[in-house]
Parts: sequence; structure tokens; C-alpha cells
Amino acid sequence: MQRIENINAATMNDDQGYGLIHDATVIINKGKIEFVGAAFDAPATPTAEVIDGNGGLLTPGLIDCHTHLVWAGSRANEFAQRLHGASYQEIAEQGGGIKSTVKSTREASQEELLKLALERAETLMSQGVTTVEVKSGYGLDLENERKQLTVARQLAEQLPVNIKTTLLAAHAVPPEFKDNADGYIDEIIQNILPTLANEGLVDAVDAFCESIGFSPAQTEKVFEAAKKLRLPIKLHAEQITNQQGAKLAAEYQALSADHLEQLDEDGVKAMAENGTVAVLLPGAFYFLRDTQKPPVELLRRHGVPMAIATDANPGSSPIHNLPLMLQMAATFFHMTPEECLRGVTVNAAKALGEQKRGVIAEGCYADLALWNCQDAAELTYQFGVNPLKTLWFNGVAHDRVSKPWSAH
Ligand code: DI6
Ligand code: FE
Repeated sequence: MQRIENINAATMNDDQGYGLIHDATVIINKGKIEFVGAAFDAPATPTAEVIDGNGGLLTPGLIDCHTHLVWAGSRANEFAQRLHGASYQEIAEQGGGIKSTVKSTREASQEELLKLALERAETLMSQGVTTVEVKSGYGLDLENERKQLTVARQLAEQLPVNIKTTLLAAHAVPPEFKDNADGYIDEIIQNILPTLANEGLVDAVDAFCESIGFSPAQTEKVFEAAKKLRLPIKLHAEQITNQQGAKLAAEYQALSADHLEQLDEDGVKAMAENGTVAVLLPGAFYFLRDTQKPPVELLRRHGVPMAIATDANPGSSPIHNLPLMLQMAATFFHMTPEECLRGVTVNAAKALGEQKRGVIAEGCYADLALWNCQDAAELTYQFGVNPLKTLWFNGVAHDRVSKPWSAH
């Protein structure tokens, strides 16, 4: 049993805002939160290990609810091409983009992929993350999609982190199905999805509904197949063009629709009616030099919960820094610091269908982050410094050790 004292707790367990408790005490027992409240209300725990928070801020462990963390190969060359004038779409149409990462990911062994993904996951964790969603989508056939999702599961075995897997086989058309996207969709729904779901590798199903991806009709076929398997769905929607994807996803009670720069009010309303979370990805917006912002004011007005994630991937968001996404969401999308922190805690949990994470509340997993700062707005305000002191995963504390330089 542990007792964290002398903290301000941003419980996020509130309809809006931080759910802040000043001079709070949190009691952890058997990996779960047993008590959270004001210090003067806390029950006695004579045998508990006492942790002095030194007046710091305690938040739920952060949740990165949209990443493509498992890939091999670099796309720095494409970045350079873009800086010489090529567009993301042009590069994709010339066989670069997603396809080049598919090639490197297929060529990489499971061990190589795991090594790369471990490093990325640890980078996220060093900044307060305790849950990461990991998508496939760089394998695009049974064997390689399985390899990606297996690596994702291995991350959770090797690191103190919660991993949620998402099958994104409908990310791009693989070379074997060139000019036959419908044939590939059939392969997904008849083979890849049911097989990997049966192997326990799939927590949710996603698709890239886009002019350079799959049509709404093809996306709907994937949704139908997921529904038959009782798997929750998510969707890459309205990133580059408006395909009414978010509306379609919401009609299938999707957990989330993600990106959404081109989303219209119809889509917003459908999401509000169905409780679909809007996952905003300011890193991709920034990296692609997008100018069309997601309709944050409309989402707010209709009460659609907003989450924020890194979209960590080699093509459109080579970013492994969730706190930086808060800064970008505030600066680019005009989200408030409260909305930003909710976006990587309570609303990110909702986007993953996680019932017992994302808030500090009795009965929830003790996934917590202790920060060396007083004001919760600090987490959105500053970047480039790392105020994380301690991270708890399932009630086990891990201190962040900053590595000092040493002279030789
Ligand atoms: N949207 C994205 O931002 C990424 N995938 C997607 O569907 C980009 C993936 C890549 O370029 O490798
Ligand atoms: Fe993505």
C-alpha cells in the first residue's frame, strides 16, 4: 500500500476542467486507487509506504490514443523532397509515403521492429505516458500485420505500459493488390481481420478513409466485418478531404474519429449523438503544414469530447512527445489548457474504450504521473523541459532518472 501526500491532484474526474483537489492524498492498494480526496478526509493507513509529493502536481498517467509506433525505415529523404517542393500527396502517388514504410517494415524482423518500438515507447513514457494505442498498417498482409501487432503486445510485456492495439490493415493498398483496392478489402474482411482477431491481437479496427486511401463504401465494409466480430471501431477521417467519414464512423458507434481538419457540422452532430470522441492530431497538422484547422469551436458547442494524440508515424508526424502536442493544440487549435489535459487523460481513455483509466478515481488503475510543477496549465504552457518526477503504472512507482553527462 502506498500513500501519496502533499500534492495537488488534477483528478480529471469532473465534467470539465481539471477536477483539482488542493493538498490531496491518494492511497494506492493492489494496483488500484483506493482513496483520493483532501488530506483531512483521508483514512489512516499505518502500514502504507508514504510518498511526499513535495507540493507537486499529480495527474492520471497520460494516454497517447493514436500512434503508429511499430515501423522500420526512415522517411527523412521524403521530408527533404517536400522541402524541395514536392507535396505529401505527390510523394504518395509516386510510390513513396506509406508504401516505402511498408517495404521497410516487411523487410524488418520482429526483433528489429521490437527494438525500434521499445525505444519509441520509452520516449513517450519518459514524458508521462502510461497507455499507448498502437496501430498496424505498415504490413498490409496477414503475416506482416500480425508481426506489427505482436510487437505491440510485446511492448506491454517488456515495459510498464498499457498497450491497446488497433488493426489498420485498411491503411493503403499493398503492391499485390495494385489497382484492386476492393480485392484487398475482401482480403481484410475475409482473412486478415478475422484471423488476427481470433489470435487476440486486435482491440479495435481502424481505416484510412481518404481520397488517397479508401472510399466510404470500402470503409463501411470493414466496419461491418468489425461489427460482426464485436470489435470497436475508429477512423482516420476528414484529414485531407471531406468524405463524410466521421459521420459514417459515428453511425457505427465508433469510439473515435481522428484528424478531422475537414469535418463539417453534420459530422460534428453525428459524433455528438453517438458519443464518438474527436481525436485531434496537431503534430500531423504541423508537420504537413496544414492550414485548415479542425472545427474545435463546433466540437465544443456540440459537446463532442476532444482527445489529443501524437499520431507518431514516419510520414506525417515523426513526433514522440505528447506534452508538445498539448502546446500545439493550444497554440494552433486554440484549445484551453483544461481541454488539452483532458485530451490526453479522460477523453483519450474514452477514445480507447478504457473504463478505468484517464482519471484519478477510486477503483481505477493507479496509473499516475507526478510532476514538478504547481499549476496544471504548466503542462500545456511549456515545452522542451520535462517536469515529470515519478510515473506509476498499475500501482508500481518508477522514478524518472535524468542521466547526467559525465566527463571521461
Ligand atoms: N494518416 C496519417 O497521418 C498517417 N496515416 C494516415 O492514415 C500517415 C502515415 C504515413 O505517411 O506513413
Ligand atoms: Fe494516424
